[in-house]
Amino acid sequence: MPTSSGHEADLRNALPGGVLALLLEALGPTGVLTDPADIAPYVSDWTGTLHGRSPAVLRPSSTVEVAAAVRICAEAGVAIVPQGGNTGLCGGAVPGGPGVQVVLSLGRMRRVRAVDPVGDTMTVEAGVVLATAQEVAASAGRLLPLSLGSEGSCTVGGTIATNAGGTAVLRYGMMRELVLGLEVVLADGRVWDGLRVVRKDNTGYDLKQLFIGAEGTLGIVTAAVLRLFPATPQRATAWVALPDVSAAVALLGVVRERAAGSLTTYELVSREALDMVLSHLPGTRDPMPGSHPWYGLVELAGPASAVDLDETLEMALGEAVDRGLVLDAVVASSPAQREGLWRLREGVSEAQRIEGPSLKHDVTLPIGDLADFVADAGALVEARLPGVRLVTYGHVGDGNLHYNLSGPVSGDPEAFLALHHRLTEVVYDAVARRGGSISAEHGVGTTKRDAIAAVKSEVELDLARAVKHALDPGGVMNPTKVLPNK
Ligand code: FAD
Ligand code: 2HG
Ligand code: ZN
Repeated sequence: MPTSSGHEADLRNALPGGVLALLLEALGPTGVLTDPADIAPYVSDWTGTLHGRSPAVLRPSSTVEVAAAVRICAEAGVAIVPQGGNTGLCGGAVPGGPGVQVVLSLGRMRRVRAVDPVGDTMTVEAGVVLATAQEVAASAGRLLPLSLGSEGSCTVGGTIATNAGGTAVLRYGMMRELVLGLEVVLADGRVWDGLRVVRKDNTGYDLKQLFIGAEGTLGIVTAAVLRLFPATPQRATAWVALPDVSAAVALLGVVRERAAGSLTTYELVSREALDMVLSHLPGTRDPMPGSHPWYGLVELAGPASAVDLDETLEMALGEAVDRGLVLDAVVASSPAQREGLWRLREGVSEAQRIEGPSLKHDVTLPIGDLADFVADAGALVEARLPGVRLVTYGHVGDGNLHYNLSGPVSGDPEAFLALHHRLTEVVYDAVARRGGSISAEHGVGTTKRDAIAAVKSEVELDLARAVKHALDPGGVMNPTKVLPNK
């Protein structure tokens, strides 16, 4: 399991004799990194707190090369950790464990194989950066709706492997709903060509679903067919001040009623989270004169020919102000202002990372329970650590909160992190009492692997282990991730 103690190489971590030569022969010199300085960026995570080690990083440039690398590693008993943009937040892409593990980066598999604006699909390789895929779709006049704060670095393969969510799930669903077909290199090196482009395909088990959200534990996604949608050049965006979470939930109802299908984003940001953004991210500014406990980012989007979306949004907000749900509101009047409002929401992760160590809780709850959860969990967490900072934000339209904690101002970061289990326990209990989930969109990786043992039944875990054994009997694919030990 990845540790926070560094990635020094030792004998346990060396490749078995002859394997390096075979890999070099299959992938060429640019396809294999062995210099520790070159390896370093691949063995630590985005938060900078998880570190692993690997004797080599493999960088195949084609599906054939991925398959060759997997065959060589599987035959030698070397485990493989697939990696895309390394922006995952659960340690899934960080190598670590009892045996030898190599990172296999999809970073050189960046080809867009096809775009079909009539069938509304695009076929892309796993290493294509999400923002690039969005741009390619846009240049064909279509929309690839998956949208995340990390989209400038995360890859299509990584978003499939984690079943990523983000800020447009409310309207378009998570990555699982956007995938029509997959190409996967299996644990024995065979290639499954499941690159179907059709929407209807009832020919037995829907095998692609196994690989979506599997975090690289069942196979390596090398390419995918993604669904596209009509472009939405018209956008109306508001930053609203809210008295409490109940008002945020009630406002969602009002906007849904008024805006119907054009509501695309509905995000929540607490004052604590906004303060971190304002103090750490240059160029950000509070768009409102007063201070408020909560804020919402609301966006409607539609075709150029749609009804005036600014007008629709203003009418909905007017009604919400009359009902006391909204204390103040700013509707973006230019693309630059819109971008500034988005930065206040999307910058929270980065700002909290700069602030110092944090405990992440990516939870989801029935929307009607959100306000009660926030009050209940807040009181319990504060009782365990007076002064703890509740950096709460997230995709409230999906019931998904990033209920992240930062230690007390000028407290000892180590003492805060030492309370990890005690603090997380009360949060997860409060989630379980309401029938929620302890991983809404980030996955399990290593950081939540043991926690899921407590929330999944033995029947469910047995089924999951049976799937793992059927697809990866040798335990080569990203071992020590996702599945808790028996
Ligand atoms: P990596 O981090 O490289 O890998 C993630 C997991 O997928 C690992 O287990 C890895 O082994 C596996 N994997 C990667 N590529 C493949 C492949 N081709 N085949 C098989 N397995 C593979 N997530 C959200 O859901 N919603 C958000 O709004 C969101 N916002 C974020 C904002 C920031 C600032 C950051 C840093 C992260 C955010 N994330 C979010 C988390 C992260 O970006 C996503 O989980 C993303 O999908 C990871 O993609 P990646 O290419 O970086 O994958
Ligand atoms: C977001 O919605 C991401 O900003 C990141 O999912 C959340 O850093 C986090 O905890
Ligand atoms: Zn998120």
